[in-house]
Amino acid sequence: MDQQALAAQVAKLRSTLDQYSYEYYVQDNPSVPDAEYDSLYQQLVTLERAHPELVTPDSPTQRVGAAPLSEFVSVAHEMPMLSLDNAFSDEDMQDFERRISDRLKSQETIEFACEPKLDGIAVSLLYEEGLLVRGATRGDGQNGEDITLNVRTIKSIPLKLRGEGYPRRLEVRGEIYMPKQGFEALNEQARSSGGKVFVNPRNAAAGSLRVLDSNITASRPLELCTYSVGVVAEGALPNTHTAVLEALSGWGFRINKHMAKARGVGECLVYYRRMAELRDDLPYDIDGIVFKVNRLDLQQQLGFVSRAPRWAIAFKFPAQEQMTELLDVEFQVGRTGAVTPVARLEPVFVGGVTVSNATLHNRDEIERLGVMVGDTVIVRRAGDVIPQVVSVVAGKRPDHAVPIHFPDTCPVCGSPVETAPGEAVARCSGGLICPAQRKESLKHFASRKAMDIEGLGDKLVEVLVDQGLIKGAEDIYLLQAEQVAALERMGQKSAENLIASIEKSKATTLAKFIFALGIREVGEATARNLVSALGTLEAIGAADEEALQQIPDIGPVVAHFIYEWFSQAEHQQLIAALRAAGLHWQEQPVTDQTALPLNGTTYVVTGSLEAMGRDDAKAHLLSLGAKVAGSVSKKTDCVVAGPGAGSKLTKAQELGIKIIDEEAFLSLLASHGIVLG
Ligand code: 5U1
Repeated sequence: MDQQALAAQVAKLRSTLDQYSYEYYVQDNPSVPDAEYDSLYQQLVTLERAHPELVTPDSPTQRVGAAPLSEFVSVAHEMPMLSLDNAFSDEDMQDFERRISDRLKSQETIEFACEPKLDGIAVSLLYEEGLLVRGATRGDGQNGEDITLNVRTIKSIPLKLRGEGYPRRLEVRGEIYMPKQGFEALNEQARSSGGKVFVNPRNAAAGSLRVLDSNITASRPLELCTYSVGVVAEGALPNTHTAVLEALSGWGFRINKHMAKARGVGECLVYYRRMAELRDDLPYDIDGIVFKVNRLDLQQQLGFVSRAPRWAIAFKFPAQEQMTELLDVEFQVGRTGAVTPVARLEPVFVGGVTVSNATLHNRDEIERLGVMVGDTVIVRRAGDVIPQVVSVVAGKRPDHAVPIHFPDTCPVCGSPVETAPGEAVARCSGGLICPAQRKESLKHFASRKAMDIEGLGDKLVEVLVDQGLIKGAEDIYLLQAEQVAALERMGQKSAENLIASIEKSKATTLAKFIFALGIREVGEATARNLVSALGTLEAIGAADEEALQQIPDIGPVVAHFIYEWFSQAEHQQLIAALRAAGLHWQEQPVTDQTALPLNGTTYVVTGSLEAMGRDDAKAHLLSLGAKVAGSVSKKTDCVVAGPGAGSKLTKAQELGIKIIDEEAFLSLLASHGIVLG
């Protein structure tokens, strides 16, 4: 091939890769499988290796690979990077609007641009002739640090602007953040490998960006969300903030998809409350909403006070981190024997609720934090994640602080506590002789999604075990009404009701039964997959690890747990006893998942349905091969929304996802032969 044809081929590969990367990282809407991208990328690498003269700085291959720096170079911002004033109440927002109207000497309703305030690191990105030439941190607003090599590794930051019409020099500003999922995965990995655990996604983003080795940045799940511009030279931008952001979006930047316009502070407050409801479901942390006067000429007239503009404000959400005192640490023993240190805290209002307990994860975490009873600690509660102690306030340790000793023996049964090689979790080795493990296993066995024994809640399980009335699950089916009625606060009627629901639970499904057995790492979905693939309990019990690994979502670790569980004589005895007690289910034919009509689709069920409970709705969908997710994302295909649907419905509307009501859902089921009568 001649040089010209080669150059054309390289250019074509680059523009195709840029397009795919834009669809994947900026639009969240990939048009080709990852393997296709990887294959084209490899072709480009091969061509560039053979012809280094064809390598350009904006090539997708040039994002990584730079040698570590010895220090950061300081960068003076041509235009200072501002900070924002905060509002904490509706009154603060009304004052903000009043100040603006007074200053503009106008009573006209003001249009505001509204955007979530992402909790990340502010950066400046300078483009010349459409090429990224410099990335810098905000620093003190006047001077930051040059982090060009690091920002180049972030895939949602274009190395070259798309389209045309951009100014010759354009400084784009925004927030680099770490999505919640990436943060949890990074910390999970760090906890098990002894690596650096970050306090929150913001610290993780900062720690990933301000490193001298850009290869570290490249390995971290960072993203950019753009929210303003700085220097603009030799070219013009539109005259409202929202139109500027839309122009940036056209040039290849990710802007926040929840950006909206609001007329007057009344609409701003409606937006704020709507976003507060969505907050926990968003894939990234936000700490408030930024409201900006949308017209740039009005922004200009309003100007600044010290380092904050008069035309913008951040209305903050309740903090997700607070300080409080660690009063004590208790060690809880779970169903699988895992010994978890639980912090008892001076109650504190954090993330919208009062928190008095938080997890300390495991022994390593206590050591890592260097925490002592009596310390002042920082507690974090973000969304549905259980509250955690994330750090100790070093200067506040009292003289009476007491070190925490992780127990060598189970605090409940006294059996040795053991830690398997390569695992961070310490476990009580007592198995089912440990009353704590037994209680937790029985609670799980009786729970709604397992054997669904109505009336056999956690408290009653504790009492029944403490009174010696039940030891194992099979004993539940031997209980007599008189024994139950004799317990404190249990009348004859409730005892009879309990016995009736125990009886009722005997008719179950194999998937629920497998789930109820409490095999490590076998949740509802894995139990269902086992049943779909193998059909009978006998086949599941007889499958070897290799056969188990052929089943969706079952890897070597889970396959080992399942195989081990069924290999133990006491577990075979338990199954035999339960079947002898009358537990039964309908045998299902083995299903080819891929042949099911809704295979490959993801549904979310929200709100209340009249004809059935949400769990039944989910079970029907699963039986048709759909996946049922707990939250709405861009991967959701359809949301079934009944009355009372809240933030999931809002999110589906915003993402443009198909929404059906109960009537349409019933027709869908009927069209696949499921008719409820
Ligand atoms: N969404 C958003 N975050 N944020 C942070 N907009 C926004 N604007 C900011 C800051 C510091 O400053 C403006 C003054 C441009």
